[in-house]
Amino acid sequence: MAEQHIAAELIAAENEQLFAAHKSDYEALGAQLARRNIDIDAITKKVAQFFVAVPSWGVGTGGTRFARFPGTGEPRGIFDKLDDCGVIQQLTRATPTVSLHIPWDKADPKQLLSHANALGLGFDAMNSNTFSDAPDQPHSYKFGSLSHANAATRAQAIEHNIECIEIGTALGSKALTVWVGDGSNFPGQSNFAKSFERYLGSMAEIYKALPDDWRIFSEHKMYEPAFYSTVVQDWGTNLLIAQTLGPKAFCLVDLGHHAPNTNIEMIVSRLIQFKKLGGFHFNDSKYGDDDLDAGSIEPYRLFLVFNELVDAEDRGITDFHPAHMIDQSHNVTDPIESLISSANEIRRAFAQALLVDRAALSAFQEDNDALMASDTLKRAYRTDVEPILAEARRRSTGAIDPIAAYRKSGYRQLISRKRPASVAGSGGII
Ligand SMILES: [Mn+2]
Repeated sequence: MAEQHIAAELIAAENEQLFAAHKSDYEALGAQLARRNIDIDAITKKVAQFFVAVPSWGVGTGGTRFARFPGTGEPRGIFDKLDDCGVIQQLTRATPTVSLHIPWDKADPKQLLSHANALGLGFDAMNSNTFSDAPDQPHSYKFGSLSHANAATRAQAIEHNIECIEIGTALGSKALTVWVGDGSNFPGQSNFAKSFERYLGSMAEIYKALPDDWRIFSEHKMYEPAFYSTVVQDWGTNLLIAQTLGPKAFCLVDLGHHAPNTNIEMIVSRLIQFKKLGGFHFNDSKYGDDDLDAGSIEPYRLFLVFNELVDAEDRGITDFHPAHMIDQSHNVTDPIESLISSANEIRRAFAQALLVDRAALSAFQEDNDALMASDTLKRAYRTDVEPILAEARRRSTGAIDPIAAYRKSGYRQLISRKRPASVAGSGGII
């Protein structure tokens, strides 16, 4: 039986030491926000209710196509992964759900449920895998999966996705995320129209297997593993998929899956407007699909994405429940620390977006006052909301300083003794 891995007493003792300074910072920020007619406690409550799912594959050390350098105490399987996810949730109270990847995380659903429940965890969207070959599968995905020219290969990929829905149903999940690596490396290698027709036909079969209360998310990605063309390459194609499939189909936006300089926040706005935004894979990038930690490279962009989400809520958009998930690779850090940090950065962007004076912004937009409109956003973004994030964690029995508490706990050293050193394996990044 799993159990909470960080002693509640340790978190409480760490918080006790930091409390006086934290209280002073929180009150100072509260006074500052009160002058802007913002109730800090209302913001803290909203932040404490904002959650992001941790990807099961994120707690193992990632790698590149060149090499993988495993850390110590690497998870040996899904139950170890859930333990690590439980630690992240215990310290941040921002990550109560885990997103599973099949077949990597395949196990008896009853055991998965009881292990997760004991850790206070639930399950978020399921992820299928038809971008690599599972051992013993009859048909290879080397030349595609859902869009493959061979009907038997497509049928195998469809069947796998339906199995993911079945496993997810047993776990209480309510969504399936589909990302395929299908595409081509040479002009002329595949017929764009025929490939996309076959993809849509396959997705329609998967769609039919969705329970009534499920959603399906299609995830676009510009390139890689295919380097000339990709079947689901951008948000335009993604929107066509969601609109073609029906009301349970939505677009998933992975922040790293766009051409450099793409205005991602504007894509988010468009998808919201046409009620097809399914959710996010948060991460950050500098050059391509780098899968760096959320908020580590372009925190302002992350804020602008959240600005669109808060704006939509402010405008009373209905039936709007985007799924928030992290999808990144940790090559040089302790994955648990990176995920703690990323969950905080995502909440930070949300908190900053909540501070935008929307009435003022709207007035500046109406008056074509570009400078003051921009400054209104910047004013919210410049606000150091760390005391709000810390207070949201503290009130939920999380840690005021989660990384410090994690290091103090010695969890990594403890599991390093229990889990044998791992060898290079799949990075598992989508
Ligand atoms: Mn992704």
